[in-house]
Amino acid sequence: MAKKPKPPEPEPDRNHERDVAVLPAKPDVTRPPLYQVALLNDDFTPMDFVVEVLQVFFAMNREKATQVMLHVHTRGKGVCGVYTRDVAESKVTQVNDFSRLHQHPLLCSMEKA
Ligand code: TYC
Repeated sequence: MAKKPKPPEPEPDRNHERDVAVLPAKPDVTRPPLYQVALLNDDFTPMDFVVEVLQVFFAMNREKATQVMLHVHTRGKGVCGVYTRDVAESKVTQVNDFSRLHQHPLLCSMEKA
């Protein structure tokens, strides 16, 4: 019986330049920038109102809120919390709207932490 011709051997792979190195992608785990939300002192807003704001919008108990209010009253400015940008913007808007609604000049602002 006639021998079947062998199929040609595959070429040895010498062309390594065309190889694609596939490395597992590093997960994108960078942290978002954080912003400090602060209250500013003024001469007119009642202390009780500031304490209420700190309790309602920054989830502080009465003791902590009183401490922070007194810090702002004596030092001129005080941090109420640190948040991502969207949350910080929302706190600032809510506090300033609430203060205006009650006709107090209390100012809340944010800056990059
Ligand atoms: N200085 C105000 C007063 O004497 C009290 C006050 C505290 C106002 C903190 C604003 O962010 C503030 N009535």
